[in-house]
Amino acid sequence: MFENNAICKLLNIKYPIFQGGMAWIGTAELASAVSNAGGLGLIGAGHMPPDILRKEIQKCKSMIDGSKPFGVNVMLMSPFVKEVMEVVIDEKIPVVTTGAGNPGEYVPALKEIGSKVIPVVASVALAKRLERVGADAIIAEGMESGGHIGEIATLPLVPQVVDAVDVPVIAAGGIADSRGLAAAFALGASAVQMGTRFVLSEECIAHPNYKNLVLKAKDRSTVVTGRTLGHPARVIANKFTRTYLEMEAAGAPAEELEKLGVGSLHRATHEGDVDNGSVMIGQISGMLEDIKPVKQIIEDIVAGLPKIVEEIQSRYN
Ligand code: TUI
Repeated sequence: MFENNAICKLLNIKYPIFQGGMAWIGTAELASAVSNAGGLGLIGAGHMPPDILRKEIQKCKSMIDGSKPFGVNVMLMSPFVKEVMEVVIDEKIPVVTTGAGNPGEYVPALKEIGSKVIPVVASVALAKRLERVGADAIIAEGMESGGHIGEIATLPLVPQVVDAVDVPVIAAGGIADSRGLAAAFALGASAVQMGTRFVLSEECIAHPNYKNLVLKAKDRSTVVTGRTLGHPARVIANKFTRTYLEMEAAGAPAEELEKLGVGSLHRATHEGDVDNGSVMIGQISGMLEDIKPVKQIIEDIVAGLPKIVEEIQSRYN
């Protein structure tokens, strides 16, 4: 299976499944589990200072079997982005994904050390621009995703990006089972990236309160904060978002909203304060009802694919 898949061939991985590079919870534990299971695990650099990232990378290397690849997701809004890129280059990270901005200026240096550069985009325009400067593949992420998002949903975004570029496309946003993988293939993507599904894994270090709230989530449990700041983020509606959204609607100044957001993700992921913190998660959380080992998550999705393809055929035969 997947012997001819463009992403499996490009990265030398068994399954065309990426783990989203989630800030604070995309740790060595999760990334190594995904890579060891045959997918592509990613350390989410988020706002990490460079020395902490280097330690996490070294830990991940020590937890990975043999020479399986893993990646680092560089969050381009980080105040440490330049130093983070230096660490990534120094550690010769085989796959670098980026988010929340345009990584164009960093592409040449990354390619020089042989890293595959795979930016996350939320628009066709940026996908085209990044293909021109040498991106090896493109992750097209719809606004169903958790955390920082664009404006277009996965279903319209992926085929438009597929049509616009010649490099392989990875679909992200709203994907968590075999149906999602089949749908991504139907749209022309070669692989999927999942964040929410891997939050509900045994290896994810998110606080139990965080996971329990995600388990309880329904289809309409998430809201989008930060639209007025120009960096919208999808999170579970709670006491924090009610205050935030009220202030946003009342026209609170950007600095005040920024201040409210500082530390809010860590408060939820690590302190377990899911009332006063940001519980970033995608809309597909409404469908998820179990915490499983990473290996089982990946193998169940792959094993379920033939039945979905049969069901698709039965609808037009
Ligand atoms: O980056 C993400 N998701 C994230 S990053 C993050 S860290 C954070 N923490 C606290 C507050 C805010 C963020 C949490 N979730 N996903 C990838 C992604 N990138 N989604 C959308 C984009 C994107 C948006 C606009 C990429 C490029 C872009 O273009 C801007 C430009 O310069 O053209």
